Amino acid sequence: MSATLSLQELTDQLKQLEEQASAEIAAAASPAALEALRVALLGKKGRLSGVLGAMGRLPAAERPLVGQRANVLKELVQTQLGERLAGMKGLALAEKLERERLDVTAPSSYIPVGHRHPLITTTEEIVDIFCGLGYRVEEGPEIETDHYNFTALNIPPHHPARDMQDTFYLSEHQLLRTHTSPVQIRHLEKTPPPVRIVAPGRVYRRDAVDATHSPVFHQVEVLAIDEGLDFSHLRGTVTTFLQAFFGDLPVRFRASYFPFTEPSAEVDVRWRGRWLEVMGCGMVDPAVLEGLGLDPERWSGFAAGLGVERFAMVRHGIDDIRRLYTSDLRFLEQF
Ligand code: 2NL
Repeated sequence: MSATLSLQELTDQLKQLEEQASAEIAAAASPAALEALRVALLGKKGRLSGVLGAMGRLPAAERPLVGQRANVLKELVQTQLGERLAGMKGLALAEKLERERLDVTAPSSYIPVGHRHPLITTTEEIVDIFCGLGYRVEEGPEIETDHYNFTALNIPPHHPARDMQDTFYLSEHQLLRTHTSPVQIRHLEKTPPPVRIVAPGRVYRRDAVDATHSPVFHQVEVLAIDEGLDFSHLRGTVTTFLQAFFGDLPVRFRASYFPFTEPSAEVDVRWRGRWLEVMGCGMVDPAVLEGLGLDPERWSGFAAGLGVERFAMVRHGIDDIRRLYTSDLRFLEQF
């Protein structure tokens, strides 16, 4: 055993340890550093144990006093370690909260997703049904000549049908098309039969606006030219189409008149207890075929035309055609 130790010396050592511990705890940079400090200060082989190990060299009567002081120091160090750790955690939490700050009053980043207009979806649905029957889509210009819009369709100058389908003229011979039939005439000029085409598009007529009329509207026309086509093919095609679109309801053909078809018919469907007229059709007039250089003794065909607005209105129960054009989202968002 080495020489005796005085109470004063041990007390000084404890005091020194206290000061060093305080400074080191204050300087610790992380919870891990604090834990390392705790082991170094208070652990079995720590610095407090080192000081207490020297207690055996004190007179026995003085030992309890040193033990008591050592305990006070131990508790002080534990408290300081705990406070420092709590401080670090609090700071880390504050930083995390700041970093992840959420402003619940900020305007949302909602991006409204639009959808197709009911006139477009209706057109696509109609065209799809005919594509399923073997028809190809054809499109053409909205500015036409009176030849393609009228003359080629058996409507010569001064024919009353020109009055009934009065339109907007850009010059003496240029006009806004009143139907998509010119698309089919143009197609027949470049393509020898057999042809089966469907022609959707925007058309124009000099009409006053009301709940069922608009000077700009949309049409789908279909045309089939082949050898041996007769009215039964027309009837079967139109009936199949209407039942595909509206469901399996009764379809009725009524004799009618168009300058470009003979015979001609209007077609009605039995919809919710009433007969509704939904389209017109007929066998292509031989004069139209002859005008295209096709021999009516060999080729025959049928054609049909419909207004897309009317189909959309019947399907969705829309009471006024103007709703389809005024872009009111409260209306459009229903589709
Ligand atoms: C209707 C009636 C119809 C046609 C359109 C047509 C086209 C050619 C030759 C003969 Cl290239 N006809 N199209 C025929 C009958 C009726 O439309 O109510 N449209 C809204």
